[in-house]
Amino acid sequence: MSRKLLLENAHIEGIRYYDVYRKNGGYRSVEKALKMTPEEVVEEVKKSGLRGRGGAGFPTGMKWSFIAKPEGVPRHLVCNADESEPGTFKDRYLMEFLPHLLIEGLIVSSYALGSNTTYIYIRGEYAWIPDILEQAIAEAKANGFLGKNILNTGFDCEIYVQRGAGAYICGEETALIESLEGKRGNPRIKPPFPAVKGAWDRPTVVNNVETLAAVVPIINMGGEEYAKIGVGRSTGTKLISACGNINKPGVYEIDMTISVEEFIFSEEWCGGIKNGKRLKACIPGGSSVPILPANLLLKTAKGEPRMMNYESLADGGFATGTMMGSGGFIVFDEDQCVVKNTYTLARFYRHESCGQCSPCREGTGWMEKLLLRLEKGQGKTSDIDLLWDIQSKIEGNTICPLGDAAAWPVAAAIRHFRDEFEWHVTHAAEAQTRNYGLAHY
Ligand code: L3W
Repeated sequence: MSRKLLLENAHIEGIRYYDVYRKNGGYRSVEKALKMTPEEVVEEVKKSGLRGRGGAGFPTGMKWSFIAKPEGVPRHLVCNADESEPGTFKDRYLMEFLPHLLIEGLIVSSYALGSNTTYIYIRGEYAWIPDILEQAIAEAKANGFLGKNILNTGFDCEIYVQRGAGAYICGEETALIESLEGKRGNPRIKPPFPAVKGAWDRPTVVNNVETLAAVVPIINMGGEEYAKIGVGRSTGTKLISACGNINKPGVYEIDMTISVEEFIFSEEWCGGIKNGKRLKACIPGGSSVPILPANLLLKTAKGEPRMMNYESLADGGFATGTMMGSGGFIVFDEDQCVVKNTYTLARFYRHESCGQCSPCREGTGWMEKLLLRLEKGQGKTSDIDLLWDIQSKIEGNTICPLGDAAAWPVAAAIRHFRDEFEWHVTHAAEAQTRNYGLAHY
């Protein structure tokens, strides 16, 4: 059994409402944190080793300590609830079933950062969730945890919910800030980082929903205790949204000490591959991270069992960051066609590119066209090389990581499944009628 820190009470009936949440220990971390200094709260988060749960895995305590504090200038905390990464639906689960956990985390984090006006920027397609959050905010306010002079400490805090309008790019923190300000969500060049110049040019910290919810157990148990859970620099627990060809799709909380194999095949988690099929491949951290064939997925380059944590999911031909990503775990069985799936993703990134940078604007469209041609059995071998060339010229050449995110899945698909692309050229007639790919296990 993996330890649960966030979803521990998710099964309790009525936990969405203040009275039940409070009866089950809710808002203790606010009472505790507001007796500490803001610096002490930041220190606990630093000690916990918490890393950003949105995708980048950046140390949260470090990000918080970067916030500029110019005299007389308001600071803001913004909760990034624009969860749109294909395969990722863990924040939706948290907000829908445990809204008070997020609000509690936001109050503590706002206090630590000195944010009297805090925002939740939520994905437009999560149309039913703002009402849930707004009810939780109203309940917290009615019980003295939000508004003026919280718990008679002199700390004031308001939380506002801002709905997005259905653009994936608005999950990128600077695009989110632009959108929050009422403008088109075009990413800004960094630096300056939001911690120095963010919303309305004020110091701003943007953190993911799960990251901010994790502040609650960190304060309740202390940063050092939290850091004992997990392994190495992968401390605490992580939510994984598991989907694809598995028996038990859903949102799971893991403590980052279990292996990928255990996660896929154990009854406690994904329950194995659906319909008794074989595991072909997996995208372990949301569509922006590389697809891995079964052999590389289950074992690291050193031949050791691959574990569900940031470090163990950091090789496999992926130069930047970690494949833990946003925790969107997409499993493919033996019948899945990698070319077709890569095309689907390319279409998504082309649609979501903001169009600001030429390599992304032009490159995503070009990749989509080539992938469609190959998938339909109308491509040439040189198209595969062209595709490789295009993706390599997008990576690193755009303002924001959407370009990289569009390039990486294509690079990984060609790197690990080139024979499947070639099959679509050499077996053109079959590729036009067959809807699945070659076996890779
Ligand atoms: C101040 C410095 N702040 C870094 C801050 C920075 C940001 C955080 C991480 O992209 C990735 C992307 C997606 N002073 C700082 C500093 N910061 N240096 O630290 O920054 P960075 O640049 O490493 O990442 P990012 O731009 O935030 C996020 C990947 O996550 N991803 C995401 C998918 C989408 C979702 C979703 O829909 N929920 O998760 C999945 O892999 O591709 O690479 O706050 O300001 N010197």
